[in-house]
Amino acid sequence: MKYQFPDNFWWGSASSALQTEGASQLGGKSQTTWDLWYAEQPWRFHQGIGPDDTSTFYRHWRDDIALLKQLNHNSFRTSLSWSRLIPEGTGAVNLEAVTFYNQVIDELLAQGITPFITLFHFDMPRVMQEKGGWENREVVQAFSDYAQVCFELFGDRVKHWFTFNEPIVPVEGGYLYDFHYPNVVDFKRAATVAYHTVLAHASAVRGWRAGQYEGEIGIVLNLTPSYPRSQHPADLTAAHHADLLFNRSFLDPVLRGEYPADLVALLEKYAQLPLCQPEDKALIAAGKIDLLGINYYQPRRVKCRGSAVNPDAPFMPEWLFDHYEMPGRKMNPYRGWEIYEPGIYDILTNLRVNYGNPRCFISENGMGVENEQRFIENGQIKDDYRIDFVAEHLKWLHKGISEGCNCLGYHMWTFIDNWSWCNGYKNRYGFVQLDLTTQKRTIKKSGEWFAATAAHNGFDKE
Ligand code: BGP
Repeated sequence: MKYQFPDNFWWGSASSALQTEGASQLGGKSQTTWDLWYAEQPWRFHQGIGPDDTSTFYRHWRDDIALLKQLNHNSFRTSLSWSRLIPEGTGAVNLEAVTFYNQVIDELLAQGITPFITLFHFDMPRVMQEKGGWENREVVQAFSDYAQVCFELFGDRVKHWFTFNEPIVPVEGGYLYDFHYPNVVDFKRAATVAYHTVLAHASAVRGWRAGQYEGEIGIVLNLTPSYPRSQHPADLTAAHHADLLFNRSFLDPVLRGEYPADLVALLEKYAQLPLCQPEDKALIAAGKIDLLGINYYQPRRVKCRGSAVNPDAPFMPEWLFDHYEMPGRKMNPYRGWEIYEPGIYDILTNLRVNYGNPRCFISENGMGVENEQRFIENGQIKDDYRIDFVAEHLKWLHKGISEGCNCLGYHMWTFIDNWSWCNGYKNRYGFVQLDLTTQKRTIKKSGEWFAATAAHNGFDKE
């Protein structure tokens, strides 16, 4: 094989509870903020499709795991639903949920697929949001207790834990840019949410270590390398600020056990620092991880601001930079995201050079495409564009590994076309096509390519 990967490389894909399980009001599950928001503002959701019956994994888990096996996955990440497992957010555990997750974990293991489990993937229980969500330290404690319950129930079989998936996204969506509930625009509250999420993460890690469970614990971050328009000092500063806010606000605490001093100084300068308690420092230091999941979709290109800010407008990250559209950039027009394959290599190199080369893997990478039915030939979606997308990213990943990066695997977003937050089923990401009417699953051409790549632990594509 031209591109051969190290032995035991993790080949698989990722999904999340809320995006796949469905049965959002069944099996003893309580509501999340998504159920609440959908009830209040259904027009926010593409074609009015909400989170109530997403992709039916709750019913079809056994068949779906058989499909994972067919795709030659040796590992698979999904999340547990806090509101399914502990409907009141704290206290009593829902036994039906325990049975469900036990069955899923046992079946994955029986099929030779290592379960990677995330504890929180954007799905705040409604009862917890009613207490203020991540703005309230009581919720931090409740999350830590929930994590402990999960470790106790499933830690004998789950050896790869992730506290959060993309924790910056609920901060951006819910408290800055109006694409998640509770649709607040307030930087200081956003900073508080981010800070408390780091505390919740660290508290779960501390609990896991105290329990002396076998395996490893980490977090999944969406790292978006910040590229300056030019090498002009003003553009470099803009890129540095974007990097501090969107990447290092989580990366540094989880890998170095502390915040970057210049991020703290920056927030202080604009009077946006969250309230800290003296004991937080030691807790954050205890939150250092064993394994980093990296979600990579797109770079962030920035330049220095071209105009003065409106001093009456709410403080926003964009006070510190402007977005930059690089001429000739390659786009995924359906999602509006730039495709820049070398970004994956730059992330890994940064981790190797500046963060002590941590154990890591690509935990999500993917391409959402609209109306894929137009590519059907002989009953199968011939998604060659997705094969190219994956192969081109894997080539850069391979180069990173050949230079010593400690990257242990590649997981695709996602396995079966699934429900996507506000975009519903508009953009399809799966290796497997989902027919929404019949729920029939059909493997796409990319699924076959990936299965062969996993089987050979590499590929030959030019
Ligand atoms: C990641 C999330 C996933 C998934 C994916 C695709 O940020 O972890 O949950 O949704 O992005 O993005 P989208 O669904 O918004 O197109």
